[in-house]
Amino acid sequence: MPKHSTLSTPSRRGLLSAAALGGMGLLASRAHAETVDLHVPGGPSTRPLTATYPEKGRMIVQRTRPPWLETPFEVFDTGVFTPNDRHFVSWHWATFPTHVDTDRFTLKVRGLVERPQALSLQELIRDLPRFEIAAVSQCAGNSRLYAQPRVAGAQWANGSMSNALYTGVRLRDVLDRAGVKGGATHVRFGGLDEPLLPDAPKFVKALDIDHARDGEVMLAFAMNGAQLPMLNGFPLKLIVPGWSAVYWIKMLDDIAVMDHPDTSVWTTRSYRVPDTLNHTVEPGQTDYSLIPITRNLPRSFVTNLKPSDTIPVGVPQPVRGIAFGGDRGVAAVDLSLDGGRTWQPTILDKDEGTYGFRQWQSTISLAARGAHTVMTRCTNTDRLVQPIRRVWNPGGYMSNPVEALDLVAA
Ligand SMILES: Nc1nc2c(c(=O)[nH]1)N[C@H]1C(S)=C(S)[C@@H](COP(=O)(O)O)O[C@H]1N2
Ligand SMILES: [Mo]
Repeated sequence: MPKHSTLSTPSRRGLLSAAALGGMGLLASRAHAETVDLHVPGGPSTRPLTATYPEKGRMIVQRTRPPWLETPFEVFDTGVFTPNDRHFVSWHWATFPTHVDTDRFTLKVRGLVERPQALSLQELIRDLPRFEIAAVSQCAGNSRLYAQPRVAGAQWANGSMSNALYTGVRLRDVLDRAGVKGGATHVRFGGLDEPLLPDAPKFVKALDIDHARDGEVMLAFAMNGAQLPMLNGFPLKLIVPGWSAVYWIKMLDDIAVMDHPDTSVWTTRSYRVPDTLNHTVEPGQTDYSLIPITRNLPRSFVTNLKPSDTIPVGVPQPVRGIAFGGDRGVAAVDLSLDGGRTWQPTILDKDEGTYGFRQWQSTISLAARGAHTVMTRCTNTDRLVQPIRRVWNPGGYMSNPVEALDLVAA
């Protein structure tokens, strides 16, 4: 069990109440009866589902230690905001705390600052202006399961992503309270989770100072109007709108202002992609350099139909789904029924914010009996378009192909 498994009586104070997780290992090891089909070419295609994790609804179990829980795809059809209890879960180390004492918790701001801080949650909530933003959190390895050839790492289907409305304070205001000194170039973030082995690297990520101070990067103490689930980073999570979830440090308690880039393995060795078009390379290729993963890329999905669904021939069929633009808004979502030769526009629903999911809808009519493929393509407001070909790189990162959904008309 994790190092911090001692459970004390949760206290209630202000907006946040202490949260505790108990018996997770025990719960997770129960037999999984229900399964889900992730439509993996060549299989194995099914994964267990579980509803036994604290504060979590029915989730796909990718791994139990650390917990890697994926959102079942049908959840994305229910609205633009992913319910907190269905938000995916990913940790690097299994030793994250299962209890946080909110009366004792402090957020440290240190390094190149005039006034080092140890902010309590009460001070943070009381003293700093409130800020809200909708944003998609997506693991850099989302959709890795569909890489061909397959690659190592968490075998996520398309459900290691989630959209939420975050409430908290701007990172800029926190940094201003500490007073950033001249010469500061980067800000590094760490959480309460520590590796089990002393020589294993603690999980940290950093942003450059201008990004950290852009007024959108924030510290969230609530998502979708409720406190963060423990597994999603209670009591504070760094939100980096438009950027990969790897930067969204959970259980954030340490902010270090530095005069140099981060030198941790999480930046220098892992979470890197080929510096090539769409970050794609051929399997076995070696003549390329690597750059850190940063922004999200545009994506779009059908949510009301699944592979192999049968629809009546010649009858107009409503098709709807979600899209996001990555680090820009959604400009258009188009459908193709002829393998990408021609595209038809869809209607975009309400804009809930640049970095969030956008729902879209359309109608298709399949005139001939038999197999059909519906392709979805998002273009963001920077005119960046999803590639037709699935990105392949050894890390299985930043996959954002035009999705092809196979249907049957009968
Ligand atoms: N403290 C901490 N924050 C973290 C991580 C972690 O291991 N520890 N993993 C990162 C990665 S790679 C992902 S995909 C997201 C997952 O966030 P979630 O579990 O809330 O969905 O958290 C990010 N923040
Ligand atoms: Mo991730």
